[in-house]
This record gives sequence, C-alpha cells and structure tokens, in this order.
Amino acid sequence: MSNKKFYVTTPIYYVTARPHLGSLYSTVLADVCARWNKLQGKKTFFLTGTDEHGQKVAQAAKEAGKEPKVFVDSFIDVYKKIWRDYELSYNDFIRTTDSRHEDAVQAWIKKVQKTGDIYKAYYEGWYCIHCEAYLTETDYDRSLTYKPDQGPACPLCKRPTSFTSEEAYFFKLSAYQDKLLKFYKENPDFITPRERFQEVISFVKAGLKDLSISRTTVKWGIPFPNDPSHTCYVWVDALINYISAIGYGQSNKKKEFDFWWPADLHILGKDIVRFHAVYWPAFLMSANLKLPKQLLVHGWITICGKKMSKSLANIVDPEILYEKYGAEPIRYYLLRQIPVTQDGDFCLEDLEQRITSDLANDLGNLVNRMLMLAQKNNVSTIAVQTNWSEAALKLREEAWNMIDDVEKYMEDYLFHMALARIWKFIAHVNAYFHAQEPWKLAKKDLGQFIEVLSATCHSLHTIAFLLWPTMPSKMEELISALGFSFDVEHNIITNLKLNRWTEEFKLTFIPALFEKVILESKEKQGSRECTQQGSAKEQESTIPIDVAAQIELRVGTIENCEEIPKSDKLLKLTVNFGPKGVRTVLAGVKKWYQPDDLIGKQAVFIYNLKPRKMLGMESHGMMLFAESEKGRLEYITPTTSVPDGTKLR
Ligand code: ME8
Repeated sequence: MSNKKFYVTTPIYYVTARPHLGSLYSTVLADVCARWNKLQGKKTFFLTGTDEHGQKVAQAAKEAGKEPKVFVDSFIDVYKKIWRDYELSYNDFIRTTDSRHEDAVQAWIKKVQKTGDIYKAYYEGWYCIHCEAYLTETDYDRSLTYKPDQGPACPLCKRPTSFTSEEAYFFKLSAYQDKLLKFYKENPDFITPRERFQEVISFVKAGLKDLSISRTTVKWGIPFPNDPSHTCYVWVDALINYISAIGYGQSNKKKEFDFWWPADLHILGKDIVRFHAVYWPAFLMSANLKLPKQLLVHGWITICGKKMSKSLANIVDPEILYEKYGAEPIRYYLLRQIPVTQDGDFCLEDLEQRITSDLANDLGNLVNRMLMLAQKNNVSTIAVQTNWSEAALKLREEAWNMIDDVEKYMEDYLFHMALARIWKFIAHVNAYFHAQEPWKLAKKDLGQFIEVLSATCHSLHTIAFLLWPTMPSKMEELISALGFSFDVEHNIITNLKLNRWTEEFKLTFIPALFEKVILESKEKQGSRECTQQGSAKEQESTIPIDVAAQIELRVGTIENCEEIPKSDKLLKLTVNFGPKGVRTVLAGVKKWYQPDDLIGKQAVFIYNLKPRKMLGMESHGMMLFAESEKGRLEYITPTTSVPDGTKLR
C-alpha cells in the first residue's frame, strides 16, 4: 500500500432521534469516497459520529424524561447497527461526550486563548426562556420594533422572547475575514459545488462579526477551562470532532494526528456550509493548524418534494428500507438517482425500477447467464486467451475507455455519471454476449465459446471492482465467483488500466446477485410504508380474483415507434386502441428492438395503468413482454389479428 492517505468525514449527527435517510445519505457518500480511495491504494481513515451536547439535545432528553447522557446513550447502538447493516466501513465513531473529545475541545480553547483570539464580553439578543435559546437574526423581522419584555416570537415554541444580555466568551472571527478570503482565492477547489463556494465568499465579503462561543444558560456542554460556569458553544464543540478523533490534544497521539491531518474531504449537507467553510477554517488558523483540503456539499433528499422532517412525519427509516430491499440496492439507488450536489426526491417506485432493471436484469442476469452457460457445458476454468477476435478487442477497448471515464467522474464526485457510464458498458457486454450466441458456439466451436466467456469474465471483473465502492459485498461475491480474492493492498484502478486481459478465471456458480422487485401500484403506497409511521408490510404472493379483474389488458397496434435520444433503454410508441383512442406508451426495450421491428405490430398492453412520467414524457399504459431463455424481451401478439382495443379475458 502506498504512503498516500485519504481522511474523510461525515457531519456528526444530533442524537435527538434515530438516524434517518438523510444521515444515511451523507454516511454512504463518505463510505463510497473512502472505498474509492482504497481502490487507489491509499491509506484511508473514515470518521463519523454523533453530536451530543447543547440545547437541542438537552431539550429532547427533557421531553423524553431522561438525563441527557442516558438519553444520548440510548441511540448509539441503533446508529452503529444501521451503519453496520449498510456496510459503512468507518474507522472511528466519535461521540462528543467521549473524554478524548472533551479534552481536545479544552485544549483548543486554551491554545486560542494564548493566541489572543478569545475575549470575554456581553452577549445580547432576544432570548426564549422556555427554549433556552437566542434567536438568530434570520429568526425575526429586523425592521420591526419590539418591547424588551415582549420581543419577537420564538420560532420553536412561538412564545414572545425577551431582551437578554449575558456574559460570554467571544472568538475574534472578524480578524479572519481577509485571511479567509485569501485562502479561498488560493484554493479555488475548496468547496464543491461552485455555487456554494460563491455564497460563502459573498457572506465573508459582507463582513464577519465576532462569534460568541460560550453559554452560561446551557448546562449540557463541555465546561470552559478555568471558568466552568460557561459551557462551550455546541458548534465549536462539534467541529473539533474532526481533530479530536485523530488525536488532537493527546501528546501520545501526535504522530497519528500529523499523519491524518488535514482532512482530505469533509462531507456535509448544504444546511451547515457556513460552519464548515467560515468558522472552522478560522478556528484552525487561530490554533495554527492546517486547513481541510475540500468540502463536498450535498443536496437534500426530499419526500414528494418536501425536506424530511419530524413535523411532516415523512422521515424515512433506513432500517425499514434495509429489511425490505437490502443495503446495497439502497446504496446504489442513492448514488445513481441523485446527482450529489442537487436535491433529489426519494421515490419507492424509482427504487424498485432501478433494482429490477439495472441490478437484477442488466447486471444480475448477465452474471447468471454466463455462469449458467459455463456450468451447463462443464466449464469451470477459463484459460488465458492469446488471440482475441475483433469483437472481443472492441469490448476490451470499451472497458478501458470506461475505466478512464469512471475515474474522471469519481474524482469530480459525479457518482451518478460514473454509475451511468458503468451501465453503458454493461449494455455493451450484454449486446456482445447476445450477438456472439455462445449457447450455439458451445456446440460447434469450443475455442470461440471459451473466448466469449473469457471476454465476459474480464468485463465483469472490471465492473465488479469499479462497483465495489457502491456495492461492496455483492461485488466481492462476484469477484470471488470469477475465482479472485478481494485485495485492496495495491492500486487496483491502475492495475485495471494495465490489465491486457490476460487473466485466468475459475468460476463458481452463485445464486442470483439481485432479486427483482415485483412492481406493483406504488402510487397507492407512496413512500409512507418506509417512514417511521408506516410498517414494512409483507408482500403477498397471491392476489384475489377481484384484484386480478381490476387489471385491464387490451390489444393495440403500434402505429409509430421512435428512439428517445436521451435514453439508452426507452422507445416511444404511439399505440392505436381503436375505439379506445391513441396513446403514447414508453417501453424499455431499445436494447432488443429497432423502431421498424415494432411499427405495424399488434401487442398486448396494460390499458388502465395510471400514467407515469419518464424523462419528462408521459407514458400511458404498459406494453407486455415475455423474457426468453436468452434474456431477450419478446412482445406478445395475438395469433391472428383482432380489432384494436380488444380486451383480454
Ligand atoms: O447539523 N437530505 O446534525 P444533524 C440529505 N450536528 N442529507 C441530510 C438530510 C436530508 N434530508 N437531513 C440531514 C448537525 N442530512 C450537526 C452537524 S458537524 C460538525 C455537526 C444530513 O443531525 C446532512 O449532511 O442535523 C446534514 O448536513 C446533516 O445530516 C445534519 O445532521
């Protein structure tokens, strides 16, 4: 392993409740980054944890009728279990109530006190006695005037606040304005995406005020050194986790600290950019520490367009999702469906579509067909090939191009593009496998048959390593089915690029990597069944006759068929249902049919399916197909022509 290192962090989550899909999302992103760097042979350190002090947590504990420490302790095992279920390979789980962390926070305060960046003064503002919190300037309308004892309403409890002044320690943030701007200028890649960076620059240019970093009103916090009537402001406490976990403030951990710090990547949601991009670098500068190399700011996961929140009762519970679909399909969906810097709606229907079409059909079937064919023909060892046919050489070229593209996308955190690029290659491998008709070659040309298996295995070998950060255990299973063991001691990406397709494979038959999900009317269920209010209902394997009778199947003639340029799967069909009218139906069969193959043909459709939007187009109905032994989708047509719109019985 090289001496290069990669240190990645997630935000530390407030332990006021169980983890939700949003916290899972940040942690999955960090895991994928850590694993991608491992593939490059780097030593990696992946840190996550929990933010356990402060007013918010104390309030939640009070409502639960528990002491704060007992309250926060009760969530830790749940976090760790869910993180383990989702294969999140963190190296350390820091809790801000750990004594090593409390020591580090006090060490930082002492250091900055020596620098002269901390002073004592009065903190003034509108204070809610009930919630024990000051309002921020964004919480009220500054153009209005209020009486001192009847201030603006508290955003949390809606009670009037009162003007309060208390003694506090301040950090001289204002002294860092120019230094921060200089740092931003010299490090144009500090924040991804650029829009977020621009917002930060504008905020700092507008002027920085000194920051109050202690509270006398909040008891649940780390005491200030030599002044225990003050506790440390929760954001100072929280940010220091990134250095406390790797040994800051511990004399016996200096070597470890110097090796890992600065962090290579902090991953965070867009709600907490200012803390990480302004306060944190200033805190580090003041303590004479290096600054983190990069912040990756991701978007929100929304439910039906709304941010998940307890008040909307739309929190998606990762544990319920895990029980229903397994960890890796969820990891794949989150990365493939949502461009990392944008918001993305979580939708069960899309998730199930991805599982069935991308994982079970495109990838799972390919693996299964190849292994089954080898087994059927008693082939378990695939010898090194020396002379490749032109079709195999083309596939190899495509594999190499894919590695280069995937590498670029991963470096830019374009995970969705990297996965789409891998799936483009999977479509090539499927097309190659299909065109070579190895089931026929097995009977007439054994040499050629083995070549097709070998080319397919080489392709799958590359795919499995590139997909490992996203779906680690499934890909390890695939790698082992090809006769290899998983070993990240070397720079695997470089090795893949250097690989001239000279491997020998020893195949072991494995059961299907991914199960298809039966796509039922998800509109009815929405995302509710995976929210904490819902329950994971078992899917029944049989349906009563009245349910079957609800499905209306009709014959229609495909009058027109066009390719959709943006899609490598969909064809757009114009279907005439006679007296029932003409409709647009989208069908994911571009892989098997040219438009001319379908124009003029009669086929069977689910007629009363609720219209669905795909790629901005509405599909009204579903064309039915039967999957052949070779994995091709064959459309279903009446044996003799019937009037358009005829209902099936
Ligand atoms: O802010 N979509 O903790 P927190 C995507 N303790 N990500 C989401 C999300 C959603 N709907 N909801 C939450 C805190 N997140 C502080 C952090 S760090 C030194 C201290 C993710 O529990 C996202 O990363 O409120 C967001 O920044 C983080 O959870 C906030 O977690």
